[in-house]
Amino acid sequence: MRLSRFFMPTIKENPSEAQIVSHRLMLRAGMIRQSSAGIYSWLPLGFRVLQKIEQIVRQEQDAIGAQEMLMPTIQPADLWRQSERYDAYGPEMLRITDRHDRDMLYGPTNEEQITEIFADAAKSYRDLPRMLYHIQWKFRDEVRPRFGVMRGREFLMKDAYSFDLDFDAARRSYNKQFVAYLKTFARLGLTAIPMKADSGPIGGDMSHEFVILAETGESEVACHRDLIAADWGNADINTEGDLQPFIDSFTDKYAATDDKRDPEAEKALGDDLVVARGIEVGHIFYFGTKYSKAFKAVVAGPDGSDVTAEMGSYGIGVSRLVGGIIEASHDDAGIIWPEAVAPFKVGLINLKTGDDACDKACEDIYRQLQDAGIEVLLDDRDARAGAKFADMDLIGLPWQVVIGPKAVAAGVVELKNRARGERQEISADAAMALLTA
Ligand code: 5CA
Repeated sequence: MRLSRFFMPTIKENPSEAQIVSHRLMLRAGMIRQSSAGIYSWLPLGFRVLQKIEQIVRQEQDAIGAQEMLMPTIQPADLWRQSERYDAYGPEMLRITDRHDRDMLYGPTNEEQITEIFADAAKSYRDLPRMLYHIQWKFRDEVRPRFGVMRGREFLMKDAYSFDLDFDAARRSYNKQFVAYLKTFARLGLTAIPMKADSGPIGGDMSHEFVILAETGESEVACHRDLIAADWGNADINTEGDLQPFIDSFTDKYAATDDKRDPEAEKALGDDLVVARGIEVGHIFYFGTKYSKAFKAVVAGPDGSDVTAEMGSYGIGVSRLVGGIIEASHDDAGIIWPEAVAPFKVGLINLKTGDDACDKACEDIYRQLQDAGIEVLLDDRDARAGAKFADMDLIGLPWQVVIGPKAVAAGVVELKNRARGERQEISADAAMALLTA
């Protein structure tokens, strides 16, 4: 992509409406624009990141046998009356009336919709287990939408739903999602800590929030030091095997948010206790038969008797993650994208657009990178070098290749690693070899 043609309206000054760094940087880098409170348009640069995150989430869901589908954003109110959540949901639900005066709503989540679909189709225990998910926009009319995409009103969520024959099978599904979450967040360059969360009407220990630590996090979290340093997401673990021991090794260690915190347990931890602020990027729940009862998701068991499906649901805040990753990875100059979600891998800066030698050197390496399948953004604008450097640091691509008259004369390029700040002058071939390695 050529920056001279790319729609990336960057902003020099800090926007006054943004209170936290990720919101500031997303606006400044031209990733998003606000439409109304808590509702955003995703401009090309931001959309590329959103899609990369979505793809990683998708791959890890597929890897545990969840199947992707797509449910609508608009749902009929009757669906929610059936589960008795229509009134209970309160003002956070955006209620809509269609031309025939039918009550509709913009879905804040999809338990009702998926259970109705499943109930209609499932007949026998052979139809179980079943795990389905979609990645779809949600609407919650939050009292205080803030921090940009971190607490939006319209936001993108991955929500998965599991249907099982009994509690043990439901726990296996829960455990698979638990491990898929650790892997997903690790691939996104994040250390997400599973924390005990409110399990709602069912009780038990099967509800976890996945939290990343950041100064601007909305909740106060406390946990054992080991959980922060742990690299569990990269553990080589077969999700077909018994996951319980692996999961217990986590949940045996203290970790809790807000009102789940336990002063006694924290005192006992002594120096091993870490208290910090955190961002909830995912939340998994087991809720038994709450919805399957309401929608009669009943199958014939192996002995012919009726069995009501055991369910769980599993959410990831896909759009929130864009802000969350920036909170976890930036410096004074701008964003520092982990390679897996970067909008482009390489930013190629032509320091003197219009100079034949510079133009040619840039075009050569631009073509070579593209031929090698590497996503590259070429700054071919007729602009000052300082402005080009500043924009490239702001948008945070993992690698920068800088080409100016001096370098061309010397037969080298400057290769800079955005995260480490290291620069080296090497031949274009050597740079290509490093970038394609
Ligand atoms: N039905 C369940 C699981 S599918 C559910 O809705 N869970 S949730 O309410 O915890 O949401 C799942 C994830 O969506 C959260 O962990 C959070 O990362 C994200 N999320 C929730 N509300 C917002 C919001 N207002 N803005 C951005 N992301 C949000």
